[in-house]
Amino acid sequence: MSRLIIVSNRVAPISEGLPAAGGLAVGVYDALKETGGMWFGWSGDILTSGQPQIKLEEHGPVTFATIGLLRRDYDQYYRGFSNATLWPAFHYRADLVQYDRHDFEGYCRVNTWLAQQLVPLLRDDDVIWVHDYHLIPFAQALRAAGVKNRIGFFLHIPFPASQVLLAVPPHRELVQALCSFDLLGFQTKPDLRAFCDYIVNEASGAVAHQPDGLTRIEAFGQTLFAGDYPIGVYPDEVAELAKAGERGKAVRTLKETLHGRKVIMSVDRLDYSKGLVERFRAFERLLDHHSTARNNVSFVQIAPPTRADLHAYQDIRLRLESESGRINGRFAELDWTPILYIHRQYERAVLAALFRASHVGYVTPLRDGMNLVAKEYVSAQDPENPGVLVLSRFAGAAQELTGALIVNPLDIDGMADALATALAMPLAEREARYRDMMGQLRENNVSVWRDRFMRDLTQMVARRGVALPFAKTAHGEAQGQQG
Ligand code: ADQ
Repeated sequence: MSRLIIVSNRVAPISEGLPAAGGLAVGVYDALKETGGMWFGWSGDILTSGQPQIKLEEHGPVTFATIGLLRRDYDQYYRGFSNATLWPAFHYRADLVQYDRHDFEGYCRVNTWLAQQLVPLLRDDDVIWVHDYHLIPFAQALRAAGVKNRIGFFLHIPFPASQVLLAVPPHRELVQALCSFDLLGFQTKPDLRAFCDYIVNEASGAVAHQPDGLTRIEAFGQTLFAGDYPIGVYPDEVAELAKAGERGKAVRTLKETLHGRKVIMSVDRLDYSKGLVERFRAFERLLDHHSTARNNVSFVQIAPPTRADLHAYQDIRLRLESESGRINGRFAELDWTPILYIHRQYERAVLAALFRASHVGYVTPLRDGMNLVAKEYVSAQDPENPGVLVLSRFAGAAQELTGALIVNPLDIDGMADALATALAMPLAEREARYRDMMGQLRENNVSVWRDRFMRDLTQMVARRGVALPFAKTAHGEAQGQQG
């Protein structure tokens, strides 16, 4: 069996041989344990001088290969082009895009350097799976170094519509670089469609949708395949964690604090893409329009800071502090705080237990690749008395979790109405919606996601050899037959 090589910006922290984080990290780590292989990426260290050296750590059949970044590389590759240019653009926030040509050069330089560090560790039949927007030029750099292995790429964040992507000055170089991979994975069909639209209308390429669900792409002199692979969770494990924490300290404290009031729960990284300000305002609208909610419902928002050294993140933090202060000032009573805004990280088990103890999961990003919190919220519910998920139509998860109350996060009244509906929903309807979503989550858990991607990537060599007749349709899309 071929070895699997995972490449991601950060390698999940290893504690006693297990990555500490959830979802993706656990799913990927499981695959590595099965096939044996390596996880390669940045260690999280920033060096002010010297030459970073790869550190290799063996944990059973898995090797963790990590390397530090020089301060200038961190500033240009990670803080600059990845997070000040690509992140806002790919989340449809062209207004927040900051572009510096030197940062883009740094981004490409670091990708090339990282690829060169990996090359001596590779074997001929390794299968390489690269993750996320930090590493778009990685396959191009490996190919330039003579690597012939199969290389796949999964984008965890949305792929934007062409007109938004055009706001990123080197958009063409980015899409050309993506075409050096053998297989591209997107979270949802709309992301895949946006990519195909760019290929046909901006890159004069051709796309052909195949009966097996994959899309064959010809552009920039390359042939590759693309598909949608919605990432999942392990719903039954989340459910067990949640149940185990039911009588734990966090849930006891929450219940004592709220004295039997209903709880609306949100958990996010503090990020402008998560729609937090709109969410706070919709909760305020609920209190304005539904007087029964006053002193009967509290909204708990857990949002630890991330990327706090970027201006846009300082800005969202200040706006939220001001909004929660203002809304609490308007409505709070001596025995009731409407919004509990908590600015710290909690362990997965604690979050799962809090999800189970709450009545509404309130997940309303302005854009999100998938949003695993939505899937974890549903998984954590008590089947006998489940809470209701209120979910943004712009989260990738909304394509699957149709049992949620789907909202537009820009429609403040609509979100307030959905919260009121969720709080009043009868048990039978809550159960039916929960069963529907739990079935979907079990069917597409994180192993299914990983296995589908790996199966398609390992079959690439056979597929690539077969040429397809391409014929453009009236919509500019090419139709092809099965290869
Ligand atoms: P993220 O933007 O980090 O991930 P999300 O999918 O919501 O967003 O969360 C990933 C994990 O982090 C989840 O397991 C969640 O429980 C955990 N998490 C989030 N907020 C937390 C908090 N306050 N405290 C502790 N843990 C927290 C990116 C993309 C997403 C995509 C994922 C996976 O932006 O769209 O779903 O990758 O592909």
